[in-house]
Amino acid sequence: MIKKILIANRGEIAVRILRACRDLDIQTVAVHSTADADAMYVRLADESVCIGPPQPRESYLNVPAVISAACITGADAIHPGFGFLSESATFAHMVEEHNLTFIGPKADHIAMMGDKIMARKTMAQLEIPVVPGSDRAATTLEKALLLAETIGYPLLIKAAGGGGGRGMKVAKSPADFPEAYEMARREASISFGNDRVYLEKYLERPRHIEFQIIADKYGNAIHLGERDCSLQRRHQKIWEEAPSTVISSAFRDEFGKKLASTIAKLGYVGVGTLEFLYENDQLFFIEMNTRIQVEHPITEMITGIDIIREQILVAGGKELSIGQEDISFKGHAIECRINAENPDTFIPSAGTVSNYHCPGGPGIRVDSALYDGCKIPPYYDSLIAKLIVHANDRSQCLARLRRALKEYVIDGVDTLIPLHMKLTDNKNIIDANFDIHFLETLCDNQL
Ligand code: MV4
Repeated sequence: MIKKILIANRGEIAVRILRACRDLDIQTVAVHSTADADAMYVRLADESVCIGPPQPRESYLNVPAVISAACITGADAIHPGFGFLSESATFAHMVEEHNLTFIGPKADHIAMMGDKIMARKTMAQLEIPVVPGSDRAATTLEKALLLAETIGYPLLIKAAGGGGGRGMKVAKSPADFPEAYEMARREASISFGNDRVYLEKYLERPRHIEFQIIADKYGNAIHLGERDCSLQRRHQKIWEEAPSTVISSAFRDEFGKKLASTIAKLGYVGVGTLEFLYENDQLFFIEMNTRIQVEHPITEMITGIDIIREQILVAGGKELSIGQEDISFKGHAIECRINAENPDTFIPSAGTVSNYHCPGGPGIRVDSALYDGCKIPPYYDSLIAKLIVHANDRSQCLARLRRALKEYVIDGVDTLIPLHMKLTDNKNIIDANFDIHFLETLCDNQL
């Protein structure tokens, strides 16, 4: 039984994890850098430990500091949240070596999915559709060119150690290939310390759809449906929806069950997200995330399940209390990421928040660590709040979202609120007619 959790994160996700702990009567320890001494999540926690200076390397990514803080405070588990150490297999392993519970999957599963070639191969072997591509690393230009001929152009060269869009190169034709290949390898080596690359057919106008799964130690696994995360810019999601308007309920049930049984076969324990590209009525696996994700609340809204609560319970060795038959999907949910950024240029904006007023009323949820007078330091991710809206259908959800965005006041820093207001009145958004390039094209045209 977990009695005390150290939260190895900051900001809104630290607050979200604290809330799940309170509901479970679990004690909490916050860790913070000197820049976050006055943060909301630090005040809300039962205990707190300063783990270093503002730079993430020296604080939130400082493994000895985080593990020492857990040992000193007598925590029995560490929740990594997202980002920072959440997908580090070596960190997960070290946490377990210190007789602490890592609230996440086993280190081996993190490492397996962290290697994007291995992840592809594993899913393909278990008969999950993957993007047509190579089943191994393309280790020499000669071999890569032969592989490329069998896959066809255009194609993408991706880094095995990459993910989230980093380290990809497009080759439109055989003439482009050698340069793209060498560049991809060189960049992969510099960015990830691993020059292994693989090839995939380039899908030109896909949607990005991901399925949420949860599994326990006893071989039970369930899916919580999908999220459409196509609205992104430079690989940063801005707006997410659940369910996707392109997935039928019969398809969701069948595909979701197949994913859940696949995850159970792998012996995976914890929450996870399987990412797919959707094109021509088909889903193709690209990557798996082995952490809780920023956009998990929209799934919580349409299923009524507290995903972080379940994540903590399964990590503590509990059997899943919900079966697939207990899960139903109600209405529609949208999450708008409120980043402290200029809504036209996306340049991050640090400063002190003033006139803070949070929206409320039917269907509105705000996950944030904001308060009037709080400081937004310049050292970290610019996500400062998530506005999550739920309603019986998508059009009512958009109406509530417009209402909530009008109520929301955050002065002192730039935010994406004005951008979200424009999006709620955009014809393509209203019609749910978009792919992964939509937002980038829209923003470029406005600049
Ligand atoms: C792709 C693709 C098209 N074809 N793979 C970028 C993030 C990483 N998770 C995978 N990514 C992509 N992989 C094939 N074979 C297009 C993207 C992509 C993308 C994917 C999801 C969400 C936003 C994206 C933005 C640009 C490119």
